[in-house]
Amino acid sequence: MPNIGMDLNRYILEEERKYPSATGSLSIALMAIETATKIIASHVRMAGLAEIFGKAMKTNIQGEEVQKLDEFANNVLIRILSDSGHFYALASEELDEVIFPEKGTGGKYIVAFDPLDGSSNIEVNVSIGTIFSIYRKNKGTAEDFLQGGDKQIAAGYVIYGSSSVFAYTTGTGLNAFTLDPSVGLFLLSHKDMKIPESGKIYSVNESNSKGWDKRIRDYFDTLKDEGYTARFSGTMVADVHRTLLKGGVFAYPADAKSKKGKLRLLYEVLPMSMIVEQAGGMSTEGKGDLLQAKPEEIHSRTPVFMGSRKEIVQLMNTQFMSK
Ligand code: AHM
Ligand code: MG
Repeated sequence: MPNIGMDLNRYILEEERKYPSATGSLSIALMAIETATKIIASHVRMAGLAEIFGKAMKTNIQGEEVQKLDEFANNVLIRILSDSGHFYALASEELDEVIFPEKGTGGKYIVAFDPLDGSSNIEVNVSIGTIFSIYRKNKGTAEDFLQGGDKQIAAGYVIYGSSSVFAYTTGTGLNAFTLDPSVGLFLLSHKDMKIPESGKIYSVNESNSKGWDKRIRDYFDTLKDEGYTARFSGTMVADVHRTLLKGGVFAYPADAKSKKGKLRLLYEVLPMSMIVEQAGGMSTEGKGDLLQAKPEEIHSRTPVFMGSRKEIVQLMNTQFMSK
């Protein structure tokens, strides 16, 4: 059993050793994501300063043009994951089309990511994050990204908050690693994470409530009557991270404006659903298990409710009773 404080690289390698037939490809793929997110974490810390230098000089100290942080995160992930040679294809929230890296033609895996989730929070020093989702290469076309959430091989997120935390699952539970910036290592801090059976927090952008289905309004009204409090940061990674630790529900329902919801299935909702379910929670679009959902295209959206079992079952019952 790994001990608290174990370095993420060693953890990944020890996990691989449990499967004698493993080739090491997934381990190297995960380590590439780890490296990219460490670089992003260090730039997030410097973001305010880059902005000042950027405004003053338009170029940074190295003479490079200062990039916006979300573009930077996207470019770092694309470069490092392409160079790893273990990814046959990449899909990003920031790109219209799938990329097939030259070095990845022998790669067994494909990866979808949201390079910097919570883009509205970048300028205001509120937590932001990276989300990733790994599938096996299938036919070798862009359609491989539409296999469905239950086909994910691994999923994870990194929150850049008061500390940076890397949480991931390969389908055998959820573990999280906190970055020690003095040595540049993610160290095991949350072993075999389990979401509480229920909580006292709901997390939703309530300004959309007038456009919600009445059943959804009834559900949140009931939670208020039961004494729940509200927290919503505008960064899904941060809101789901808190929900995993404290319990309760995170939601982005469909509304009159966004009839299919706002959040994207492939690189936001499906990986976070796998993570929450691996921690013993549940996720639904309102009726069924979200992990059964298949995106129609890489940027498809979905309504989402995820969190503790009690709150998600309660939501499903609210829907059922009012039909
Ligand atoms: P982004 O990927 O452009 O940052 O959008 C996704 C974010 C989620 O992190 C968050 O839950 C949601 O959008 C907030 O949306 P809104 O500002 O409509 O409440
Ligand atoms: Mg996002």
